[in-house]
Amino acid sequence: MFTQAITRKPGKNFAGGLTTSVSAKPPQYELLLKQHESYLDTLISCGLKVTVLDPLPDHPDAYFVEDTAVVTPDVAVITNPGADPRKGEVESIARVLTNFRKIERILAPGTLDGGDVLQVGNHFFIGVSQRTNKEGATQLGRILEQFGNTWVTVPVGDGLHFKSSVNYVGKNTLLVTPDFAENTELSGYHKIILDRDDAYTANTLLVNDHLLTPAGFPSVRKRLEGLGREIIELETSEIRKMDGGLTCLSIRF
Ligand code: CIR
Repeated sequence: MFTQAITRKPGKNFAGGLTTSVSAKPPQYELLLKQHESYLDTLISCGLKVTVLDPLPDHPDAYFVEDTAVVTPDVAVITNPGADPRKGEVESIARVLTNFRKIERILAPGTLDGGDVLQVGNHFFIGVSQRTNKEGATQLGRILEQFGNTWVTVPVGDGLHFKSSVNYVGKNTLLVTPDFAENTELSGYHKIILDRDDAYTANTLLVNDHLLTPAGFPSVRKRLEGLGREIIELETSEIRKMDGGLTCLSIRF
């Protein structure tokens, strides 16, 4: 059960963040704030105590806090984000997490983004991506195994992060994009394999007994309903324009 979430309010500078998305309409700050606030309300309604940090003026992507730390019941691992403009986000997160956990760090030349790390029980999938290199993944794995966890690396291929394409939705089930349907590291789990047009919804977030999923994908919702959890649809248009999704906006523990 998660009891805490660390989040950060998006700053007015948010449109200066990294993105590959080409959207007809530029991202809107007021709408982003509204979507972010609904996200915070939802986490609270799921029973979490939510810490909301202030924007970081020099770091427009800093509200994607997930990338800055991996937190387990035993330890908080502060990352070394793979994108240079995001490296300066970690110190303020480290300061907050010292209140909750013993701190470890990913050190250069290792790089790691939290968006590449998926925990299922005491097993961790660590995506090797544009942001997370083998060295960073191995450093994380070595820290996690000291606490009795197992881990495996998985090449991410095209997507930004591993969790852009694969997430755990409970009942031994992974929600995956077609590219991961046959991945041997993921065998042993039931799979919900998304259509390519619905690939964005792979970034669905399990919080205690609730599944937070992007609004506007009715056929995905139907399939998730089969898992017997409460489904909460959230608007994500502006978050998506900055290559983000629902997992990216919080660190849960
Ligand atoms: C970036 O490119 O780093 C941000 N604009 C989006 C980060 C999304 N984070 C995540 O998926 N965990």
